[in-house]
Amino acid sequence: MPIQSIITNALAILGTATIALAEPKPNIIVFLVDDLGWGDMGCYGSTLHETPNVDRLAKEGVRFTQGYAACTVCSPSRAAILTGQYPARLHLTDWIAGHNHAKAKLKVPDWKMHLDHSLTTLPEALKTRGYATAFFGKWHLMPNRQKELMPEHTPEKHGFDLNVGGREWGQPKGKGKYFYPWEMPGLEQGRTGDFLTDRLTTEANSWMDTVKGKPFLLYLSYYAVHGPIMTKPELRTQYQAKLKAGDYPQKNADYAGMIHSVDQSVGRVLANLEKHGLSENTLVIFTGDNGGDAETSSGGLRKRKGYSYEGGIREPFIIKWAGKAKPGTTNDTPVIGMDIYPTLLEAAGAVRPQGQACDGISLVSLLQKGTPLERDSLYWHYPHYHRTRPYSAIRMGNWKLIRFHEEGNLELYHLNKDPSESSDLAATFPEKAKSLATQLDLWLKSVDAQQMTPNPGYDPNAGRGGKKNRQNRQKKK
Ligand SMILES: [Ca+2]
Repeated sequence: MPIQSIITNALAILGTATIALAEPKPNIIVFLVDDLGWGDMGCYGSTLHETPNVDRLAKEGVRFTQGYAACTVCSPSRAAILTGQYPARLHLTDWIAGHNHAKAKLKVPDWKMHLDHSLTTLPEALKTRGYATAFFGKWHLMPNRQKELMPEHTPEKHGFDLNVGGREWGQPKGKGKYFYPWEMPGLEQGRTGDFLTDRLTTEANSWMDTVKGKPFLLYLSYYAVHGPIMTKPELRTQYQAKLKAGDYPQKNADYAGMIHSVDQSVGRVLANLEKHGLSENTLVIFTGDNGGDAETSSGGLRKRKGYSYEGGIREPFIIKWAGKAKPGTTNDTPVIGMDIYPTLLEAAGAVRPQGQACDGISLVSLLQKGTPLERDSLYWHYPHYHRTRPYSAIRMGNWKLIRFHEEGNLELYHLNKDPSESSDLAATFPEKAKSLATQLDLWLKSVDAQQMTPNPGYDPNAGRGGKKNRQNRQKKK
């Protein structure tokens, strides 16, 4: 190689390295709330729930109005955030350990109950840039029926330096549930009356205090506001009084108290960040893993967790990034959990793992410059029985098509004109339904989505998906 080329190459390499080193690596905080309804926070329209800290975060950042979870239940959405991949591609499509509907019409495919170690997760990718990483709260990404696999799939085995609280559980269990005592890693010690959300926050702040000279990823994955619905006595009293004095769409003081505690937690973490002088160089994300449950407010969207409709998948989605994302703005671009992975990697200057598919799109240019995303559609694949029957769905522009797999029937909605999905337009616009269905099929194939097959054990009169059950559900509607 001629000497000039060697020097040029060396300079190019050095130049890249210099640029990379000169870029300040932002600290990253992910607040992931469990079963959070789209309308549960003040900045998303709740009048009962008092959420000044999250509302302030929205004022200082970008509030997305059409943020989505990758799935209508917990584990797949969590896996999507940590890998940037669709649950359908991961073959991790239901909550762990899921339902066994042995007599349903369709056979549920064997699906994964853990993350593959071959995948570079979000914390693993950030560690290549020198990040300290810690996980607090609900993990729910390890098998709970194959005990021998459990130690292989803890947060520490997927890139987190520290795990406080994460285990196979999808909700707090045991004697005190949300109150001490807890049978969770790192939370063995405590005092009677301690509330889990508060304690996780204390642990997260203590860890932040110890990180010196390194950028960090603080992943605060609340057990709240998943059931059991429990709150501190003083918050129950406060919201009972508020409910007595006024008329609100939400009616549950305990649930309101849980939301209130999450908001206080966000406030405490951000105050600690401020104390350390790190507010300016920290990217903060606040979102949820699936729609709210029984006591939620879906903000007028149809249905809730476990359903194919918007109430099952649309989430509060806020990003604050001082000096980068324009404060106090709202953005109607559809975004989804998988986008978090490439966004955070780009923000940190981390290289995407070679050969690893990424279904998310980085939101950095959208946040910084308003550059539209180069994406025309989002997809969901849920080959399982829950409150819904098994389905796949596509959103393209304002159109959303749902295919229910038992009968292959289609439902078509226009989300702009009909955000509550009250009017099925599949028969009115058959060509539109057909073209979206074709697009959906192409995508299912492209990600090697697991298909459902006829169930040899099908009993029309028994079990979820059976005729009798369907009739009962119809009656309840
Ligand atoms: Ca959940």
